[in-house]
Amino acid sequence: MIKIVQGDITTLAVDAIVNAANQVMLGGGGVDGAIHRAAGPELYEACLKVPEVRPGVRCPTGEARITPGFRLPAKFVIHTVGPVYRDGQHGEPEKLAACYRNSLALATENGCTSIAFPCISTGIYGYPKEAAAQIAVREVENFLTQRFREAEVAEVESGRARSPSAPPLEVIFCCFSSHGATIYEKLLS
Ligand code: AR6
Repeated sequence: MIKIVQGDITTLAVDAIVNAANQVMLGGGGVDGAIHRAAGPELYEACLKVPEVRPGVRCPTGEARITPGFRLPAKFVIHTVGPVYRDGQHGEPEKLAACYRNSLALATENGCTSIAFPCISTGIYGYPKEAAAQIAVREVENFLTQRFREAEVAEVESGRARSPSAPPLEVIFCCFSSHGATIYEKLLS
């Protein structure tokens, strides 16, 4: 199931909210700053413990890492790093798509049944909102379709009504602005 919510992602009582982080993963501006403020200093401490894959990089662009949500209503924060937009010809669409795929995979691996995404890369990183939303919707729809098919196969194979390994997943696109929400409404209508 896909929903659009306009507002502040830090207020959502979902299993996981996604953070549009940077590679160092120790906070920043935009939604990252808002999430760190709302989660409290424990989130910074948890991020510090995420191992660096190389100096100054805890989460390479396109990948995702998970921490608890601490003082947030959300159980988990999934930190992902979107691409900095140049001209769309430097692998930005593929990297942005990977953010959505890897965040969704991490959420389901951790038993989440609801996840909320901000509009990754469309603030400080400058990705055009419409193009980014198209990628977000495509990746989420593909993921949910794939998951549904896998559940159907498991159902047939096990003879049960629903595979316990694949509970339904609710995906929320959380748009800070009404303009952002309108873009998603058009794409999903
Ligand atoms: N809830 C939901 N969406 C929000 C919120 C909020 N509280 N605050 C901002 N947005 P940005 P990026 C929207 O800049 O472009 C940080 O410094 C915002 O309107 O947060 O991926 C990181 O540390 C926009 O649509 O993330 C990185 O260095 C969207 O969230 C860098 O910025 C993303 O904007 C990442 O840049």
